[in-house]
Amino acid sequence: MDFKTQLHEYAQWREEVARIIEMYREWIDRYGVSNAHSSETLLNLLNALSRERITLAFAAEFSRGKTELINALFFAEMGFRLLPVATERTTICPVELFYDAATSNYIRLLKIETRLEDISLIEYRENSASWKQIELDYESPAQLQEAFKELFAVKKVSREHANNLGLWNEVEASELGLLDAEEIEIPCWRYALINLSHPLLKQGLCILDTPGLSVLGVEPELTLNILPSAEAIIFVLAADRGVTKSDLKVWRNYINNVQSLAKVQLAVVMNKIDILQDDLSGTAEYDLSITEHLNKSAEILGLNEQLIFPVSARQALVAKIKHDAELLEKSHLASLESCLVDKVLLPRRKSLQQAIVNNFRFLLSESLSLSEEKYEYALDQLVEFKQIDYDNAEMMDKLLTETRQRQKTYLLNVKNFQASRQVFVVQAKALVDSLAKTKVDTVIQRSKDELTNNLTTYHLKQKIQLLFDELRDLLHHAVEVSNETRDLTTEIHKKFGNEYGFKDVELKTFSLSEYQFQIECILEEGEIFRSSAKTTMTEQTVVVKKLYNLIISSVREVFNQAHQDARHWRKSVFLPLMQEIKEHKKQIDSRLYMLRKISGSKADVAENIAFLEAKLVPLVKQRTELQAIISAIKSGDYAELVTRTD
Ligand SMILES: Nc1nc2c(ncn2[C@@H]2O[C@H](COP(=O)(O)OP(=O)(O)OP(=O)(O)O)[C@@H](O)[C@H]2O)c(=O)[nH]1
Ligand SMILES: [Mg+2]
Repeated sequence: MDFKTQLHEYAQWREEVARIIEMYREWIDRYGVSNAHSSETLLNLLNALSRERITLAFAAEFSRGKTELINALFFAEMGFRLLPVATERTTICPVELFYDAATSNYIRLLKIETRLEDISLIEYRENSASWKQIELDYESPAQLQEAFKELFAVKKVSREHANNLGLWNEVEASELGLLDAEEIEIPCWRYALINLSHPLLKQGLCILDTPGLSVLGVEPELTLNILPSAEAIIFVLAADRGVTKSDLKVWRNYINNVQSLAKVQLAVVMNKIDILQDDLSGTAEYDLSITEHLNKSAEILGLNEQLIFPVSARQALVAKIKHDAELLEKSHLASLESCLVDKVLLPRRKSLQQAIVNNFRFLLSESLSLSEEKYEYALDQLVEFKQIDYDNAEMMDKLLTETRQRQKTYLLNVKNFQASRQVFVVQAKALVDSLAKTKVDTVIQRSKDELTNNLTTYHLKQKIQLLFDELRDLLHHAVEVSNETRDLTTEIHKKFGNEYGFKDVELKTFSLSEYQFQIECILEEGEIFRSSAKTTMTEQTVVVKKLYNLIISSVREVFNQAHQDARHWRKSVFLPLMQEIKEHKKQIDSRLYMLRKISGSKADVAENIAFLEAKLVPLVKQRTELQAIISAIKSGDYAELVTRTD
């Protein structure tokens, strides 16, 4: 199946699952069994489904044909070249294409001068007022093409201004013979966001088109945050150039490392293969020439040649627009598309499916066991009350004494449970505190205080190293506290679960491993950037300072998320157990109440039995409705979930 069809199916699957989750949400509201935890989990699941985005980032040196490849892969069906590729000018700022239903179609452009501010790109994204906005008319190709020209805008500024922006590099200027230039041409825009109501974007595709090395090297946030958070990076080479020194630099410094660290998928493309075709030679020579180029490039990059996809973006675009099947085949685009399906789309779908299934299964099995238990208890009670010999006073006494004893034991257990919970509360507070904002901020502030304006790049880098070490220590401590908390929670859960005989209540433990992984990635990527060629060779304090601020804001964000999750977990971890305990109490109380009533007046027997019978009706309905929800998700995708809840 091709990329478009697979993406469409994935979007449909998400809609269907969201519909079933909504059904369950109504069910728990109707029967009053929702709690803060389940409501929040369901909301998170629905958000994860509706906000799902698959980001493909295209990165390479300039003029390798990234933009043309994007046109050919995703936008050819529009019948024209959507994104401009220019022979003279190149894409000079990163461009992100996506769909946001909340607003009309637009291009938003962020001024290059924002590099001077201490605000991250992520923060700028949240604030639409900082961007220049151009409205787009999706129905008008001419208007779209005209508006997109703005992405190329450049301006001349003084060397000093360029230097302040971190866009003046003496080594590069000397290579280009521009050392004496008074004025420097710089891009007007730092970043562009394009909201477009294109069908593929509507289904969750998001595309990042990046400019070459000159931008990758000076925008740490792009290489450290934005590229690693994509699902896949498509690295593009051009057949007419092979792997040049600067291609290799991009590959080593910004692609290969990021990709292996952040588990981003990677596709390497050798574009422009059409250039290798000689009018006088035949197909066999053409194929041989492609193979030779592939082998050579693979050897330089240290890759298996099977992993490089030879394509002609230009041929593919023309072929798709003109519906020329033969030319499309010649462009070899299909194998790149199936690689994107197999390596990106399907695994992504599987992992979201897994996450949704795990969480949803937890809630469903909790509801199912609670409603089964209520039903079975009501049924047992009915059978028992029907069989009681109400004339046998001795038997009635025995039953009453036994139930009172159960009530006493229950109260004692509750007391013990409350005492254990107090111990838990203290431990959980230690966990939440170990991740608190003030802890992270203290480390950061100390590090910031040591930064003075006249530090050299070398010293700045040393300070960053020190900050990394301290942040690692902080996390290490939090992990220790989290392990202690997990052991305590497991023990309490086991003890009371066994005591009450609640075998089906699952325990959700809290783990910092995901956050630990994220922080390690940030620090390791920062480390690579810190020691990368461009930042060591030149006195790039602007860039290094940006890197420093970026690491601070990324690490802060991860700690903040971990802190929030720990707080949420602290509140919710014992909720299922407490709900079962409450239910247990209700059952004992109602049994005692009825026994008392019956032993006082035999006339109440029939009335009580009728009452118990009536109580069964809504319980049966409740159970049947829940089972209908479970059946609704009885599809191949949910096999795992169904076996666990049936
Ligand atoms: N012959 C040939 N030329 C191509 C192909 N793909 C792109 N080009 C040309 O290569 C030039 C650069 O293409 P772009 O798509 O702008 O390249 P890019 O990698 O986006 O370049 P930057 O935006 O500057 O980083 C343009 O003149 C394209 O027409 C191809 O498959 N074959
Ligand atoms: Mg481009």
